[in-house]
Amino acid sequence: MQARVIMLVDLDYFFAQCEELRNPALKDKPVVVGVYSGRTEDSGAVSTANYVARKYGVKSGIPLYLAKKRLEGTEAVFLPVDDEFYEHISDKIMHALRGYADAFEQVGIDEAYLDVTQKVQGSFEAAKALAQKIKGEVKNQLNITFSVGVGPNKLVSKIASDSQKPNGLTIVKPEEVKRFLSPLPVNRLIGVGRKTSAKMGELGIKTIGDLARYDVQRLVEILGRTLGVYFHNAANGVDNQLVQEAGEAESISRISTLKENTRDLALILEKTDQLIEDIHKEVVQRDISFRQIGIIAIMTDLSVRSRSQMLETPARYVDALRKTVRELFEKFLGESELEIRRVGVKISNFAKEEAEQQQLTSFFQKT
Ligand code: TTP
Ligand code: MG
Repeated sequence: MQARVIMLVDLDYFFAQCEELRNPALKDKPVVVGVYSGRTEDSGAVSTANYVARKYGVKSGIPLYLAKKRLEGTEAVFLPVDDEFYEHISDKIMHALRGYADAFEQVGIDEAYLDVTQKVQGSFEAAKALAQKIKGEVKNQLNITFSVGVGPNKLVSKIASDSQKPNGLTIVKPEEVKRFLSPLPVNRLIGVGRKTSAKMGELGIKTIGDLARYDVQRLVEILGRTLGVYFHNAANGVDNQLVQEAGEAESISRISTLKENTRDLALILEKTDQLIEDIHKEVVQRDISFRQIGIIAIMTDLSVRSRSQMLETPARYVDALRKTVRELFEKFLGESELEIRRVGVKISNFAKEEAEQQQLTSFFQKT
């Protein structure tokens, strides 16, 4: 199985860079973009600041009066946010970036994931060259800089992009993931906020490496199964989320008419078995796993009913599909009185199997 090559693009000091774009004279000065709450002249908070201002300790989230204080005696320029303008610029950049990717997913106004696996034929060297090319072209055409992280999945590419800014390019090959993540503080993982990080601190977990080595059973006991498993995987650099266009969560479904209208489970399952075979072929071909399984029933009065089940861990085999579809239909027949005319099966919530690393899911299937 080929390893994936995922890029995360994060636009540099975005709101402030947009301001520099329309007024290049700002470039060498500290630039602070803020939300003015209007109570007093200086009340409000900093949205972002350019890197000149950051040298003075000015950053997102601090009060404007404090930013003013820290920038006293400089030529600092303070500006109110202009969302409309930033969105206009963002749209242009995202449009350009989309063209370089096999799959594209924008996250917020200034970030996007690009799955470039096919484009670079799985080569991280080629990905580096591609990232440099994209940087050059976007700089030339739109005069905007950004930082890029390249890794075998979303999680690693995101952390990589944060490690060199602005205008950075950080490549983490699959075999480098552990060494790269290990020394970083746990709060660099998405989802480790102040509370979780404090809890982990009490357990002696300070770095991502500490977390990766921590007994997974205990982690599950302390944090619950979902979080425990998530953090264990994350700390080991394992993440199988697909890069996919927001709002276009994918599914595969098949629907077919029964030989006769019926409420007979055996007849229904005979039909759904065929649909499952068909769906499974596509699963194998696309090399994905799924977490959600659904059934569709079109009744004799042509009303459409559906039921679905979320699996605890991603599945990819016919057995899991058959079992869940059977359970769902058993339950459904108990709840409805009409005969069924057509039946369907649907899977969604896809994930890509990790190429190199052992998924923890297999651990749980064994226990
Ligand atoms: P970020 O990408 O977090 O920050 P940035 O682009 O300003 O700087 P960096 O070079 O570190 O990437 O956020 C993107 C934009 O979102 C940012 O330009 C302004 C806005 N924003 C806020 O309004 N408030 C905040 O607290 C943060 C973090 C960001
Ligand atoms: Mg940014």
